[in-house]
Amino acid sequence: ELRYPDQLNCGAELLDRTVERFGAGRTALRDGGGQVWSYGRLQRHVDRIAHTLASDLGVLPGNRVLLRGPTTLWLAACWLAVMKAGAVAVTVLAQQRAHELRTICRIAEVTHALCDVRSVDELAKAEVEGLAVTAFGGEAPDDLLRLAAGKPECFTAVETSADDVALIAFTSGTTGRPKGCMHFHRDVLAIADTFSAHVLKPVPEDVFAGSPPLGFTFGLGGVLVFPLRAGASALLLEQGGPDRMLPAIAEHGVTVLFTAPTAYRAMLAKRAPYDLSGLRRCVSAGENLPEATWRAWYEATGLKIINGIGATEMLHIFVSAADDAIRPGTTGVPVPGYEAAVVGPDLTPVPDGTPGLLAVRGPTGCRYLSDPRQREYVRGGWNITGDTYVREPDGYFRYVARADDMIISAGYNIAGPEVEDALLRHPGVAEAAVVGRPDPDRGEVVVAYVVRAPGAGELGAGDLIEFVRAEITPYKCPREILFADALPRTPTGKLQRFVLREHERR
Ligand code: 3SK
Repeated sequence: ELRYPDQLNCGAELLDRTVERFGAGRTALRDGGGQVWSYGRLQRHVDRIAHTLASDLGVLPGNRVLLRGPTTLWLAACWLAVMKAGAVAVTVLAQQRAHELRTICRIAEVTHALCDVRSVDELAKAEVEGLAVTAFGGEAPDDLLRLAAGKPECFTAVETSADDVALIAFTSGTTGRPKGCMHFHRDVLAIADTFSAHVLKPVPEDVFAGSPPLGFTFGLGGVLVFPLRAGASALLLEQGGPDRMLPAIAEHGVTVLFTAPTAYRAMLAKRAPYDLSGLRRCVSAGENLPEATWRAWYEATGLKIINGIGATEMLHIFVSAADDAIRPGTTGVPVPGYEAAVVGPDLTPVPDGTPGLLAVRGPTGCRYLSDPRQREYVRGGWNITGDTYVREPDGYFRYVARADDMIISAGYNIAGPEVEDALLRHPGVAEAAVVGRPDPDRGEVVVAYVVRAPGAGELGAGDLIEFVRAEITPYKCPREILFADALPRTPTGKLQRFVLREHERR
């Protein structure tokens, strides 16, 4: 069981305690443009910003501060400064548009915003009444970094309690209606002391990098909280796509990589000239990892992807496995500190091998800010994530589908991801999404949307249907295959099957 003192500030723990343990001289953060900050330098920047928040900007402990911008060293410093100042970070994605930002500011009662100067216009368009916006990274005399430059380089962290809210992370899930998830100071440390400490097992020499941005808790954990907790370093990339990530791995000695299944597939297609031999950990989350992708990455690199399921509601990953404990095709087992079960609608566990709802509990959990959907997510002390899973007799958890992504055709339950996995085994398929189309005779029929891989030429629907028929039980095979240039995704890269379903219902 994790035990933290009643008085706890996660910013001070991640930064000041790490400096005490590992020294100030080690590299903490670097970017793709040649900036390298030691722990000491990061600490000075953070402390000066924290002083600026408290003095010039009038930020009080408990105030909600919106953080917006691409993933940069300065955004990371602002996040840590907000923590040390005892305020609450409200993290958003750089791509979020004015109307979404307005909704988020309203729900979270945001009073202040720290915004990369390049992302200010969209925030201004949101016209949030009473919001004090301070830009950083620009030339203006009142730019945050100019204000901070003259401040003392040491700031004593506000004495927050372990159960004070540190972070409000927004999720619109795959449906588009934003929910703010509150997480405490102790939760931020708990994700490092569970998933990272027990599954990743980082060492101070590790260099973390990844595609998920700091505005997504997958990225916040993977490229900031986990490396700092371990005294390691992180490469922060503004553009984390495969074209940037592949050369960066050798260039910056990346050892721990965080990205999503589609990015692993995209990297496979482009990896040829790059040296990936420095990697020792590859983490996949954000979406189900198809077994075909796991195997293709292993064959190409010799590295076993660490699959995991996380959620903004849970802050980070709670089922996973590494090294010899990996069973390809499964997500893994509960991360030490968490408990998981597969339950029926009455919340009692279903027999092993039977699909049901994934239920999880542990040191982190869902606390929606003023949202009645809390009652659906937390039931009987369990967090019900909305995923259908099967627990295998050996205790491994196998993903089936999002609960609302099951297709029911002529009385058969068909899991879209299983059909997608079969499609992805065809070398001509880069991405696949499978949904149900309403059908008067069968209830629904299976329809697949496919993005062809580069070089797949004229790969046709007939070829693919024949291929899938040989791979899985024929009743699961798509009736129709539609080719697309891209699939609809959330800004965090999750497939929006509901967009395709709605398209099919029209
Ligand atoms: O949303 C997710 O899928 C996720 C995965 C890993 C860690 C954190 C999150 C939010």
